[in-house]
Amino acid sequence: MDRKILKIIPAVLVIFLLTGISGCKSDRDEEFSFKGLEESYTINRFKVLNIPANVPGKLTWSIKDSIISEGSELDFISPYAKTYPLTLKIEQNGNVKTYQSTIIVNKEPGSYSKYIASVLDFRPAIGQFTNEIPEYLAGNTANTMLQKARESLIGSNSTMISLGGFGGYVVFGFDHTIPNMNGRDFKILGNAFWGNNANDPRSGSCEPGIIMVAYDRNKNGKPDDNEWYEIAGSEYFKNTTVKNYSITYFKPNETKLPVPGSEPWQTDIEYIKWQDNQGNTGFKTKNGFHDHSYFPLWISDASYSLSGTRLQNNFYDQSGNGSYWIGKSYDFGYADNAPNNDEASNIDISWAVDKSGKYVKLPGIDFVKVHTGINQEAGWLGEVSTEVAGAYDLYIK
Ligand SMILES: [Ca+2]
Ligand SMILES: [Ca+2]
Ligand SMILES: [Ca+2]
Repeated sequence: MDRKILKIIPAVLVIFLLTGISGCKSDRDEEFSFKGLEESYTINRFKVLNIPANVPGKLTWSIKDSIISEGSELDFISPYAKTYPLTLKIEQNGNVKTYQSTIIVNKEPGSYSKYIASVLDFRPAIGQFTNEIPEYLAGNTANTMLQKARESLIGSNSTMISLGGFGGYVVFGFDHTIPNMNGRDFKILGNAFWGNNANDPRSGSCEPGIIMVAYDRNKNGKPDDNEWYEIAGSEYFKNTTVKNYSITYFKPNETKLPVPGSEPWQTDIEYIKWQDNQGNTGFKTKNGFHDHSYFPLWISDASYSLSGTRLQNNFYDQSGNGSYWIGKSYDFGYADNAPNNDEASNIDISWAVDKSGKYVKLPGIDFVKVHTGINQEAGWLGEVSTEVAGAYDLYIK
């Protein structure tokens, strides 16, 4: 062996030992900076209890035998008034320290509504039910229409609003945080139903809407931009799904000469011009069943744009002659995509992903946004449009 190498080895060893020692020292300092858990914590139902540990190493938070978090801090929420035994295990450099505590969850004073408590925004796309559900009256503004959406959606006697074609949306909130427990946490009501004569099982009037959720992390009562996450439904990771799709609708001249199509119901096949960010453009058709304007009349701009995740078209002509169109229900994770009594109308907050498609762990959610996820006209049925008819927390009985 070369003598030079032999001389180098002890020098390398010394450096390694020095860095090793200094590394240990800093870790130990930070370990000691953790003062341990309180003897107990008290929180009301549906409120998030935050316990920071913020120490290096592998952290494991457990209630009895089940691990509830491996994060540097714990966000704990429960819909049940009960006492939970909490264990925090910290592993550092092969050393394990275990801390015990108790979380006491009390029944809140007063009572929460399980239903929608607020509607923050409503902007439908163009559609045959736009200006009808809810109804536009001359002179109504965006604010008037928002107020009408509130009257429709808030509380237990909610009724339907239509979001129109792709991108039309509504944003609503609850008077408490809906907790993210094991399994599905909340339901969105729509008007989907199975087709009596549909050949495919689980198909009919299914008009899937993309669901976004927000956890009010900074507790300012608002869904801030960085608090939104998309519910990754069954189609999210497929290459047939288009992320960041955007469409622009141009205000039609309602007095222009209509261009009738070959079908008797096609009143004007050049009714509303649209253009998307994928290089496509075309016209939305006005049909003979809806004579009013399909463009939201309270929007005075010459055009407006809507964007978000777009799903593959789900409607097809089962009859082959245009008489019977049918929409296939997607498996899970969408609004107005399955009947209200079907499990597919229930949503698990654990399906939420960030903008890069990575699952996020939310303790719960305070706000929901739904937008129509399909850009398709299904023959005489008209555009596929998501309807929202209410929503509720599955944990409040
Ligand atoms: Ca859940
Ligand atoms: Ca907020
Ligand atoms: Ca519908």
